[in-house]
Amino acid sequence: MKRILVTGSYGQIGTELVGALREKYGGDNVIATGRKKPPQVLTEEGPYYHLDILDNTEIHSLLVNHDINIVIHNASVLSAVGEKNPQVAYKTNVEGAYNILEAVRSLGLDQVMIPSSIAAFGPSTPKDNTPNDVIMRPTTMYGVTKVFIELLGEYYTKRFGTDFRSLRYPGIISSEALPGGGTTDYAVEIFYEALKHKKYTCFLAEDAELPMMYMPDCIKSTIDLIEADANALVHRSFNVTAMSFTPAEIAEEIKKHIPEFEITYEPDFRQKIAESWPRSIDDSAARDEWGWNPDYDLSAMVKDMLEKLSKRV
Ligand code: AKB
Repeated sequence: MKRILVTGSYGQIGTELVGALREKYGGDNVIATGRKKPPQVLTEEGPYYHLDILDNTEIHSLLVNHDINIVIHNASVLSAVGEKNPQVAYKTNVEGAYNILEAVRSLGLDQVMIPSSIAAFGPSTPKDNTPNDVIMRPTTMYGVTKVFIELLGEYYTKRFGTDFRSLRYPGIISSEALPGGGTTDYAVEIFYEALKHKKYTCFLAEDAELPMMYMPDCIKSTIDLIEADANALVHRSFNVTAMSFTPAEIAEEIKKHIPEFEITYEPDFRQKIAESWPRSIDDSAARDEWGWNPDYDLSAMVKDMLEKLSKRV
């Protein structure tokens, strides 16, 4: 039986991932954790506990007391906030991941999943159809911490037999929780502004193409990788993607549903971050090794987002 502890549970991905995991593995088998007061939805369908990932005593006692065998470590500082406060990003991302990996190793747990990101790539990485195994020299603190996490996790797998797995998430578009402090956040904000004000000022340039994925595919990829047969895995860190688009292209797609919608561009410091990342990525390793296959392209995602958000906004 899987007993899963999730860190960063009330973040953009955590909020929906915890619900999906509870549906699949049972409410009581999925322990949601975080540092702040949780949203009600997380406490209704299963247990929630306070957890500071820099506090090793708290980590160990939660893992032991709740008989956890899998940890999904989502708590992380993202790219844009990381550039504003690199020291906090370093501490949270690097020390947090180390604490989790050490706890999983020393307690002999079955598996640990720590997300990576397209931010692990840098300006010298080929930008189109970026391969899984390629030069990675990121120029953001967030990216540097993600490369560290991939390498440390893979080291733990080789050195100690820890079952570490990681997905290099692209920008994630979600209808429930808002993203917090990333470069790809515009692709969520744009929907709220389109529905509320019929216009949006984008902080990236109109041609800033980036790999993206809709939340149902993000959840699917995460659960599929957790479930994947360890013997079939050649890699431990995987590119995953579902689509790539520019701000101009998503605006065009939104206009098909809201013809009055207008977009303007005022690129800020996040444009430089976006320019250092791939425009599209090759996820054939994920497809070959554990059958990854996304469901949503740009038009299906935009239609679904507008349907869901228009009920609430
Ligand atoms: C960010 O923009 O920082 C994140 C990411 C791509 O990892 N959404």
